[in-house]
Amino acid sequence: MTTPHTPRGALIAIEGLDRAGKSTQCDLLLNRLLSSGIPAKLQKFPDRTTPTGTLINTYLTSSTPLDDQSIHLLFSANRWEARDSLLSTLLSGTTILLDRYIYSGIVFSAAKPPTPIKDPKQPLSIPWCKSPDIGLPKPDIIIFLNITQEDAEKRAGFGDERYEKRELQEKVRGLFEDLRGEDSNDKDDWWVVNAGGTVEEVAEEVWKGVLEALRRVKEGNGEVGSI
Ligand code: 2DT
Ligand code: MG
Repeated sequence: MTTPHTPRGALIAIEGLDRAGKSTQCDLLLNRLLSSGIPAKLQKFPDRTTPTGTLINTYLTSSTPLDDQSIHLLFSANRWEARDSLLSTLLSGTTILLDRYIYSGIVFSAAKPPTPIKDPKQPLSIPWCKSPDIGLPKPDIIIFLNITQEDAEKRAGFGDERYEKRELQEKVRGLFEDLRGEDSNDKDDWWVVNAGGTVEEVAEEVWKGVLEALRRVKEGNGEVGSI
């Protein structure tokens, strides 16, 4: 007799620029999954509650300088710290919503201006930024909340954290586009939603992405992919 197996949970990354509505949509989505009887959890990155997260929080909320490569690796370490727990949660049948993941990690670091002494011409490249995350669990779908500059500006202003600056955000926007284009082997991974609508309209489009992820998991072999 075979033991009945629990189908694994789906790994769903929610990405987008600041003010695109990620956290609002993650909260709504978590409630919708739970009220549909689908076990689910939310995991935010950076997770500021862990030891690496404390360092990241200090970096984001102060002007203390820190080497660009070092902080990049810390953000990645913050995800590696969570890896075992992400995998065991998924394998126990619980779906995980990621509020930001490696994609924010890549584009925010690559968006930084080159540092004159170390890298006079080249800011951190996308392949370099991606490399420390190789081996982490791969999302079944990346739901990208796409907001135009115009719509973003209608929303409440930035806070005063280190990356909440218009110029950097503009670079991040372009790099997210490059990343979506570059992932040509994995085009299906990206589910782009127009995030300029009402909260309810956006939630409906996000939900379609979630159903697609759940369908992929159901048709898959039960294993969690790797980056
Ligand atoms: P929140 O505002 O969502 O807390 O993010 N970031 C995020 C990185 O630079 N690298 C990463 O790997 C991740 C996950 C995006 C705080 C800032 O941290 C940036 C905004
Ligand atoms: Mg923020």
